[in-house]
Amino acid sequence: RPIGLLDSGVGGFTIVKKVINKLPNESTIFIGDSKHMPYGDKSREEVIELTRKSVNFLLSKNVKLIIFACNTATAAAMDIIQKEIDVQIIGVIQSGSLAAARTTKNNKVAVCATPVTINSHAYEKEIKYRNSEIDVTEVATPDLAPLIEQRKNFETNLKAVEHDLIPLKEKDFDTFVLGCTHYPIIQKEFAEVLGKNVHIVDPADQVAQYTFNVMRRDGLFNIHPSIYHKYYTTGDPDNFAAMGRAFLGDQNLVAER
Ligand code: DGN
Repeated sequence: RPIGLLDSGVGGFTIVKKVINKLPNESTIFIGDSKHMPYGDKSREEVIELTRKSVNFLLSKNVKLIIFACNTATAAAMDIIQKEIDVQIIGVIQSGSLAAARTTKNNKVAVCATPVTINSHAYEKEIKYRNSEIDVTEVATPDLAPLIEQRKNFETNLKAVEHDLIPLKEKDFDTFVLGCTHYPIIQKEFAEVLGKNVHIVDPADQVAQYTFNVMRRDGLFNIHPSIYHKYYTTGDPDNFAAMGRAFLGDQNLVAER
């Protein structure tokens, strides 16, 4: 049985990549709901409804585990949907928070994410749960995920990141969390704006490690000899696959609607 992953769009590829690296003997099925992206400025109820649809799609593919490869879905819908299904769900926020709490030396962390994620204060709560002395600054960056979905060039992305991080200008955080799974796709632009002294946390590494741990604990490792990776989107499959090929470096990657 495969591992299922969902996102509002192409952001989930950043988690897929790390999961495949960490668990090379596992099959994966990723669904990106690009037709309804962005999730970040919808109501919580709408995000729950859309996420539930992707979960049902993955369950119909007989997945053994579901990764919410989307911070917005994790913040808005994970607790509720976990109560409805038996298959275990893994979110990205707990992992991102753990990585941030372990990384910061000066106990100052900044997080950027979609408005739904920021308004839930899930990162602040999770980071402080691990270390209450850490000061967390949260910034909503609503325009970035849609921009990334359109696959713009470096200069355009850079300007958008520069503009959106203005509220962080005077803050002396040493650790910065990419609180939306789309953002690692433009990590270079973030690095340019933030400079060398800030450590950028991509929650995906910790998500892959945590997934590995859960699978070991629950005896879920694949014993079937053949493995596959499948990609589905509710949006334009060509655009979705092009992003997947670019980010995963897999020239044979195709996507289905
Ligand atoms: N990639 C999603 C996340 O991590 O929050 C959301 C992107 C979006 O829909 N705006």
